[in-house]
Amino acid sequence: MRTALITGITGQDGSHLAEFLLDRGYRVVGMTRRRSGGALDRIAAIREQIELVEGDLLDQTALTRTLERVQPEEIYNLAGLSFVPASWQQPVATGEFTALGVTRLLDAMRLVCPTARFYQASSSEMFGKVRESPQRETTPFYPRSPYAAAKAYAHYITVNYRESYGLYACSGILFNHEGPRRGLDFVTRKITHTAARIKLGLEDELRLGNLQAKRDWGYAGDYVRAMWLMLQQPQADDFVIGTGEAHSVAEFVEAVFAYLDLDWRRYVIIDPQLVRPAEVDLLVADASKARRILGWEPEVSFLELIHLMVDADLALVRNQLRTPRAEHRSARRRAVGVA
Ligand code: G4F
Repeated sequence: MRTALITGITGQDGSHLAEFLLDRGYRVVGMTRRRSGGALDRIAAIREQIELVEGDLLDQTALTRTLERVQPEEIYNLAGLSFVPASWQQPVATGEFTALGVTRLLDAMRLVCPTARFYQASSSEMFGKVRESPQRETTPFYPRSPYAAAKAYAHYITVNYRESYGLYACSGILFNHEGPRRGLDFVTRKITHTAARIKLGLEDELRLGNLQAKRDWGYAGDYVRAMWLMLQQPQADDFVIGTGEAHSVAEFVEAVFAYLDLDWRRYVIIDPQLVRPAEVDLLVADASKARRILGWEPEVSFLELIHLMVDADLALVRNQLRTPRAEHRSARRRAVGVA
């Protein structure tokens, strides 16, 4: 039985990846920071099948002890802040977790389990103000947020540890990937969840920022398969993962409201406070290297993604309406984690 350690197991990707690895017979260990039980909702269904250990990307000693105890064969580093606007509020903390945290983990791996395989969650946000389209592994980075700058550092330190110490360390440059487990702050989930509430008469507006930004949106369940495939190759390498299709936020809104048989113009309000200090206008992947070497292709289309997210949010909101008042608040808190 192979052992996989996942940092960030309580997040959208961590929970999908844990399920994927359990299906393949792995011993799955999740590293979590000390915090309240509410944050474990996304992994509630598999809680008995996984182990959780406490660990912190800020604490070198704790990381070393965790690796000594777990002895993983595969390490998936999915931890860190993921909401881009928050990185302007906490630029230093973003650097500590998202950038230096990766050095700490890689260095602990180098000393404790140098034959393990390491996956770093890199991000298409690193391409930022894009130098070419579509973006591929060789496209230069131009980060546009503290988040993206920290991710670029983490990407390069992963490459550096591979080249300096011969570690099997890969970086997956993932474009936006979504689904019913996405947090409510991210634009796709904000749209599907608010639209479901509008449909059911609980809300009458949806406030958004820049509708013109274009993203390459895929389904998170497809993307964790790519992470695993990267760690099964004869040699460590870096891969761009995305669908190759770009859609604007406006197109996403239109498709969601059309599916619900609503006219989006009646509900959407542009709120300048939601516009970012520096925007990433267009991201679209050239994932041909992943297709060629990993045999990876996305299985869920743009419209299928929208439909599965809207269906899940309609079911969630209807369920909350049926939930007695006392339980309503905790159900709302669980909203981000319900599949
Ligand atoms: O959903 P978003 O917040 O995702 P963003 O910034 O693209 O980042 C996500 O994908 C990255 C991969 O490329 C990850 F690395 C990162 O961790 C995260 O998962 O925003 C998407 C777009 C932006 O252009 C934003 O300006 O939607 C635009 N937008 C317009 N109105 C909004 C809103 N975004 C949010 N979150 N909320 C709005 O009301």
